[in-house]
Amino acid sequence: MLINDHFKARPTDIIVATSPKCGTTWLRALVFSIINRHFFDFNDHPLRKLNPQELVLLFEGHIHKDGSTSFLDELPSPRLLSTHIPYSLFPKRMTDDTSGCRFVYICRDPKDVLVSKWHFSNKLRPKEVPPLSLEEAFDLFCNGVSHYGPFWDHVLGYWKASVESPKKVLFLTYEDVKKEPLGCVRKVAEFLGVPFSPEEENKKTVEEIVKLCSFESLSNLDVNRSVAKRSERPVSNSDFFRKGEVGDWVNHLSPEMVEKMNQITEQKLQGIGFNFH
Ligand code: PAP
Repeated sequence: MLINDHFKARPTDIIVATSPKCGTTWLRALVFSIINRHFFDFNDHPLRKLNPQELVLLFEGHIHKDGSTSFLDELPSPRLLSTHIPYSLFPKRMTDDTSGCRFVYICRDPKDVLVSKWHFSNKLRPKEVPPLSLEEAFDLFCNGVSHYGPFWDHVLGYWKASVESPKKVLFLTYEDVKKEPLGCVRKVAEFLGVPFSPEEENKKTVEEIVKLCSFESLSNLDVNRSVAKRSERPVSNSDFFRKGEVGDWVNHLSPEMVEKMNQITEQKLQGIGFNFH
């Protein structure tokens, strides 16, 4: 409602979209590095001093209850923003093929998302609140009780949009970016209309971006090791870096949980042409 009534979209807007814990931090860093690669030296890069959340702001965090979007209105073009909002909740003037603004979406195997969320929510937990058990977190997740709505609906919304409007929505998976980071970075750059030139390929710019944004690199920077919490939020930068692996669910979920989660995924994504394998 607030977005629909108040947000003034621009044709140059780029939105990094994710369901929480699917690779937001990583994709923010990658897209920021891709589109700003001509402005910064990789050895003295903003990502070395600032957490990706400070460089790519959360869209919905800057739309105020009274509808004020003044902060977003003042950002220079092209604006790079991040969101967890489901695709269906964006107004038509943003999702319309003619609107120009683009969405880069990343999703992740729900079993890893659940495990990541569970660890994260226990870090967020105030001392007086008892820890959330994995079993409770599992039931909530499977029942669709997630921030920003059920995980599978989130994926479905962006997947369908990427099929219907491939120039507007690019759909990536965490697993693919892990497996083929160079190819995925090239794909994002092409999608955003800023493909790598032969000179850049020679200079190994794609490799530099992948290296700078890797879990190993980002998680070891002082800014991202910081455990300091700012007054307005109960989390620290370091809370966004845990293991950064594919398949950590094997260390947490019982065979029954795996079976149930896989069944839900099969059923929800049946026949759409995409699955997490
Ligand atoms: P958010 O949606 O709340 O902003 P998000 O960044 O999507 O969080 O999720 C954090 C996960 O991404 C963590 O996964 P894990 O719990 O399974 O370890 C975190 O480790 C991982 N992550 C953060 N940065 C990177 C990166 N550069 N490369 C790969 N994974 C990363």
